[in-house]
Amino acid sequence: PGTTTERRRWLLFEVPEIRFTKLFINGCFVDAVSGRTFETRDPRTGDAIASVAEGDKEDVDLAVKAARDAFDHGEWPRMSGSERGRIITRFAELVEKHADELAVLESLDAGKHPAVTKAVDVGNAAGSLRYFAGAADKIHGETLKMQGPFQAYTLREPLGVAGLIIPWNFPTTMFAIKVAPALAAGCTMVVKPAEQTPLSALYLADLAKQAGIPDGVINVVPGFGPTAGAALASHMNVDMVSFTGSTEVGRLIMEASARSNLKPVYLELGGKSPLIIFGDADLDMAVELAISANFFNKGEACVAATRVYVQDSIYDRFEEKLAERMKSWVVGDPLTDARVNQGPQVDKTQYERVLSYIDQGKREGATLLTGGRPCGQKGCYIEPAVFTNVKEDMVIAKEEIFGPVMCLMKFKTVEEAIAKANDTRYGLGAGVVTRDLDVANRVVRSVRAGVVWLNCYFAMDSDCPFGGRKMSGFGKDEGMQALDKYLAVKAVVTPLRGSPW
Ligand code: TXE
Repeated sequence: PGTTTERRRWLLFEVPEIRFTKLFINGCFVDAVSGRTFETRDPRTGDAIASVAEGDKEDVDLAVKAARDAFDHGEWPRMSGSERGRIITRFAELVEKHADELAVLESLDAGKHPAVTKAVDVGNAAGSLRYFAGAADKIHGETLKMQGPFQAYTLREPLGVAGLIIPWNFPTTMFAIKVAPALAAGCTMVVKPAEQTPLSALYLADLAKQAGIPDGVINVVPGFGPTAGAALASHMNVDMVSFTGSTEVGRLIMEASARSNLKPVYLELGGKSPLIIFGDADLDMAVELAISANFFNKGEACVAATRVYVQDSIYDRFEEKLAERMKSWVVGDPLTDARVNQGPQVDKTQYERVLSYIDQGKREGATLLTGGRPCGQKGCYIEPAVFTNVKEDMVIAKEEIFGPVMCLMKFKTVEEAIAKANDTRYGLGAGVVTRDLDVANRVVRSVRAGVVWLNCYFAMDSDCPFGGRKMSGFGKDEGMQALDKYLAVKAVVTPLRGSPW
């Protein structure tokens, strides 16, 4: 059911048959209790790719029960860390082996570039699984000598059933950076992929089973946010939630926790990240950085540096070079044309949302230096927009647009750049371009953000903690800190009799 008949070669990639469209509960692919399905669409054409089972509260209940049983009675949380690590490594190997299929599936579902998706999204996913596989047998407590005749030690125990709610912009990576540390910790889990992009999570669930991850440890329930997502966030038997998505929904997740069982929640939310380019920067490099920091993945990136501040001494030359460079930027179908830099926005809703922000920018008095128009005969394509004459209080400079829209602004001094960079309710990423070490250090230490890139942007690694501050959320994905979200620390106290030491 719901398979594509299209089998066609694109460079080295073959469009795979779509095999997994049902909910994955307790190791089996099953229909939704209601029998309902929804269509996931190809943003290049708007056509349906597949009908996917639509999970709702009853399905979430079943998935949580499977995860609960696997946690309370199953082998996964009780197995040695090294054994868990071996199985997670096998999962990583299978992801690498099926990288082409995953990349094409993701590109069909989300309008991505398959070669980039293979290298970045699938590469990061496998990297994250390997990293946390290595961490699984290094989860240790501490030993403490207390005041008085007592000693204590701490156990770092798996927290229980994790609810993992993920978005559509990097679905494979998001799946892995939440599932991998949860697995390493010994948790069991229910994943709710985004309704726009359910296919890769189901494909990954099958690979997890092939790798030997026991039934019930990973469950995947595709469905919509207000139904399946909300049921997971407010479930009394879910012990924590890790969420990536919009700030608005992040707020709902916290409310759901407060109203249910006070489960800890971790939120990776929106951003409006600044990129500060100083007058001593290599101009060509700075232009390339601004372009990739804004238009990579069609601007659908939470850390996109959508506020670009350029020092007045180089502003005019920067603007000129940027306009020139954008002439060779190709928007089009990433599955059939290897020259394409930018594919379609993920769906019609996002496409219209981005276009309405572009209209708003024009109405507010900003100037379009390049792009900003819909393009293509069909599908969700937008020419990347660069706005100049942007004032800090304009909506386009304040709100997350999540599309290919860059705001170019000017500054004079270091103090001004820092103040402008921090003048936002978000705090996810930031970029600084300068050759002056003192300026670099000063800005890096003054900018309130979860990650600061100095003379680069977007470089990420499984070992590098990722997550924001302020209204960009809290808690880290990636890095050893991510593991802590899935562990509970238990202090065990025993008397210390007769020992002077
Ligand atoms: O996000 P949602 P949307 C931002 C970005 C984008 C905007 C809207 O600005 O334009 O959000 O995108 C699930 N309870 N980001 O509407 O709704 C939903 O099903 C529980 C930034 O797609 O937040 C999906 O699985 N879950 C971002 C996930 O939340 C709910 C990535 C994200 O969807 C829910 C995506 C509810 N009540 C969007 N409502 C980033 N930080 O990278 C929805 N969901």
